[in-house]
Amino acid sequence: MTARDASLAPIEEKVQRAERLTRDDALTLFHSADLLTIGRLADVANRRRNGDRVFFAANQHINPTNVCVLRNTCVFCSFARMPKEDGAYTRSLEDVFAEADAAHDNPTREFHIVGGLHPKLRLSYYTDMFRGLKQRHPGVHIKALTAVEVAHLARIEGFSTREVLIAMREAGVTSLPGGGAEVFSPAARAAIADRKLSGKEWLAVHREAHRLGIPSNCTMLYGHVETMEDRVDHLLALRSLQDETGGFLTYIPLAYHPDHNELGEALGRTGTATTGFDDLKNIAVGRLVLDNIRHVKTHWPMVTPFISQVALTFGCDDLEGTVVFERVYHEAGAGTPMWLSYDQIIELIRGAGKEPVERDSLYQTVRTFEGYVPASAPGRPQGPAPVGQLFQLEHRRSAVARKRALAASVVDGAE
Ligand code: V47
Repeated sequence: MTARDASLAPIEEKVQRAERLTRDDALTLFHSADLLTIGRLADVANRRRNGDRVFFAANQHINPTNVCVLRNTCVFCSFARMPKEDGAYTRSLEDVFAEADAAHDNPTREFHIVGGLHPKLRLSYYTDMFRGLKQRHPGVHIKALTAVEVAHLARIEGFSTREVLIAMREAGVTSLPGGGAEVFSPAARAAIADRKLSGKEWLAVHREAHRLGIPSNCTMLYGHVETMEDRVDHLLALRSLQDETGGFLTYIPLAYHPDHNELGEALGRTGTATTGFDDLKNIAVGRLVLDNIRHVKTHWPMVTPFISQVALTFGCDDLEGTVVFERVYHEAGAGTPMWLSYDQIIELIRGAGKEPVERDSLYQTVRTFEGYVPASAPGRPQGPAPVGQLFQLEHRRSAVARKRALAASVVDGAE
């Protein structure tokens, strides 16, 4: 088959020879509109590593606090709150344990635990949480705390990031999630995540984790102010750390959602997320450039289960998981379900002609599904959300509405 975009022909030859792509190749891919060729090449690269297998986890997201010292400078985030802002919450350990127990009907194998940079929560809050969860759910892997949270805890405690990582590992953490990477470009980072850990520092925490035998995931947030060069340089930085350590398990491109955050308002993009075209291209180019990272994961809460299913033939071999109960993107306007059932995930994977494999956080096979008949086969991938106080979302007010409320309170105060 020949590429419709002739500039992709030399890249196709390299992919067939399993040769490493250059920075220029990656730029050509991002600038090309020949999505089918890019997807086909990524599919070749993926099949070489993973065959027809598509991994997923029976996982549960737990977000212990949304209070974050970066609330006013990470302008793309809709999740964070100031300590006294409407909707701010910090869970007690009992609440976290109750939330973990609330999903006891699911065969959970992984807790994915991330939250805000709380100014007062100490390292012991987290290590007690990990120990308590391990005690209550011994078979569940704990994937917890982004590099940004690790560095924040180190600052609060006066420890090195290495010491924090060792404490986490001793408390039962198996791997680090890939969040907080955003995009490493200093200019883009200054625009969307000023005062956050720099790209170099994010990479340094992951290097440290890998050296301690803690594997991790990596991400890139796309679809905001970043340039194509920024995307490529981000991927190359991940590739180069992986050459050094081999500690990344999977790469997850994250699609920016503009609702209920200052960046979306400034860009005039409220209600408009990324396009399906760009979502598939980011999966495929990620697969092609990151030749040394075994897995590429699609995060269905961000791009919809429908795009995620298509992504399985665009170089992607991991459909994330049941996720119960996603907050970060739903705060930012994601219209996807809050979770999918185990059987819905299996149906999505089989529907793409692939073989589902349940994995743990480290990609060890938990279960395969030859001859498995799902309990139900719903037409639409939508599950009922868990109910109860712990599973409520209260969106932030828009920046404009907040300014109006502030002005009104100033006027009220003057009267
Ligand atoms: O770092 C925040 C992103 C990330 C928005 O490791 C937003 O398996 C879009 O990293 N629109 C945290 N994205 C989540 C994350 C993740 C997700 C799934 C799996 C794994 C894994 C990691 O969420 C943040 C940021 O990049 N984010 N706000 C927003 N408005």
